Amino acid sequence: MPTITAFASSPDRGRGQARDMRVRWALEEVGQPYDVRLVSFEDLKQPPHRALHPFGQIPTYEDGDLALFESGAIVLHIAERHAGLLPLDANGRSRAIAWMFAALNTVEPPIIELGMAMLLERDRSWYAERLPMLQDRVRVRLGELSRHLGNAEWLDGAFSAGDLMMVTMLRRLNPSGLLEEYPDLAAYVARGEARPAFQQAFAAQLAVFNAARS
Ligand code: GTB
Repeated sequence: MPTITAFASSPDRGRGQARDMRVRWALEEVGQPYDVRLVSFEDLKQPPHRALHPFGQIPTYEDGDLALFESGAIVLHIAERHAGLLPLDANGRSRAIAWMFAALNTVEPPIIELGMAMLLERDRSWYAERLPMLQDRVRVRLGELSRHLGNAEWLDGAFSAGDLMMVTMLRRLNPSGLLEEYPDLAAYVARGEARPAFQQAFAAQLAVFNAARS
């Protein structure tokens, strides 16, 4: 049974925004049970955890003699070894993987930059001027994504690891209100969140947060 790491006390307060959520979701989608080792912020920077993750972060993934870090690499590993998250035909698989990379490399960066500014820069003199610029950079990607999605249910045929990654990225926009400007993308995220595997993963990470509070 694989073991992943997650925050013992997540700063997202159980909202499923930390990156263990996408790994949990992938494991639930393919029906693979897993263990979770909870780590504190202090643990992350200690040698035992750094041996698993050079950057001292969550999530990690251990299975037998394999140890992995980076949520994208972990989700791809799960998707490649189990049925259900990648199409069977080679071209479809490559396109689904391209969507994983697009989520990580093209869509996530402006979303993270906006989120970090909203979290850490509110009291800075430049915040009011910088915020609309960051919001517009996110809107560019949302507009492009919305045009691609059109009336489709998922990004490229059946639900895939590409959708799983994209939905988790778009969920990071929840506090910004930007997703509501794109009702088709909001509905796309809602479709992802309605999947039983998402619900199970969400409940599992929320249970950790609730246990830490009590
Ligand atoms: N590229 C890596 C991956 O995809 O796996 C990034 C991993 C990463 O950023 N991990 C974060 C971490 O361990 C947790 S998820 N941070 C501790 C550190 O760097 O010392 C990022 C995150 C944190 C908090 C919220 N939140 O509060 O809403 C959301 C997401």
